[in-house]
Amino acid sequence: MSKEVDYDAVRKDIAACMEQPGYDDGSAGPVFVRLAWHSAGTYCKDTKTGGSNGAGMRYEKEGGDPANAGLQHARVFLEPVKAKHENLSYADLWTLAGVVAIEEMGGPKIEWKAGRTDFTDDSKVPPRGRLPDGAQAEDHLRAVFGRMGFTDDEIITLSGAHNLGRCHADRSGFEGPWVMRPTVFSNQYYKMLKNMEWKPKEWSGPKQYANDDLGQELMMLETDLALLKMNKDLVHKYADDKDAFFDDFAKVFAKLIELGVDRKDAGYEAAPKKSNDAGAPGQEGNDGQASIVKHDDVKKTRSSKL
Ligand code: FMI
Repeated sequence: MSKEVDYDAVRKDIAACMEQPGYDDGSAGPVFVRLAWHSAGTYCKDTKTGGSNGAGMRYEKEGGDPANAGLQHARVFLEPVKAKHENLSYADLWTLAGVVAIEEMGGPKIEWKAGRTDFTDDSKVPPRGRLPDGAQAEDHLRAVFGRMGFTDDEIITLSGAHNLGRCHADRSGFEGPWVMRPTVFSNQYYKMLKNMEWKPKEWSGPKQYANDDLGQELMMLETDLALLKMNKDLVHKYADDKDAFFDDFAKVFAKLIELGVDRKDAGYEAAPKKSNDAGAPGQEGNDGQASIVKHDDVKKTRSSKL
């Protein structure tokens, strides 16, 4: 039962497993944030399918989606936390990991509520192809984030998470970090968009933009530069006002990780419990390792495109 989960202890355990010497920039924080986002970003507001409930990435259907390549690292890093907290659902763990990671890396506090359940099979896993493609531009972003229920300005706010982490040639095909300190949450990303000139990178990989004025090559995707076309004033405002960005980001990220969560349906609130579907949070489908998508499975379905 959810009530038996000590979420403060879960938060501490997530924070403790963020440090991963030898992995990327030494931190699993950025990939935890991406895991939380991709778990929620399949949501469709019209059909009310997808979203952060269910932890569908445990199944090949979603976990093996090339758009999710690399997220198996985050899921594996979080396994010890799941093992320690028996009644914690994966869906709650993955979203909370994103929230804790952002806070631990110096970002804002984000409201998070428990109550997600895990699917017991892949029948409710949404179809592939619902996550955005970094090689496309603003119309694509509008279509995909609009389906989730986000406005242009909210897309700009959410994209500030690219202040964290990096692209990996063996995951998305793109390569490199957006900012100089990719394990510190700040508004640097917007400063880069506002102040620096971005030229197409000369390489054989997919189209991305580069700038090495700061002595290290940094990158932008087509979709990052598209934000300037969507609302340049907001990009500039965030570049100049970190607090405004942090406040807005906390709200929009909280909205993101709530997508697809129906606590009444899950028997979490006063609604009567269903016998054949979701019981109390964390009670269904917690079969752990057995259903985790293995690295090799992901490699098999990986493509160089996102
Ligand atoms: Fe981003 N992302 N992202 N991202 N993301 C990453 C890494 C990454 C796209 C593309 C993209 C959001 C939105 C969008 C986040 C957070 C968020 C990568 C590199 C790509 C290509 C993946 C890799 O490992 O190669 C877009 C443009 C298309 C899907 C897009 O709309 C949102 C909304 C968020 C959270 C709010 C983070 C933290 C990372 C770094 C991951 C890491 O492993 O370092």
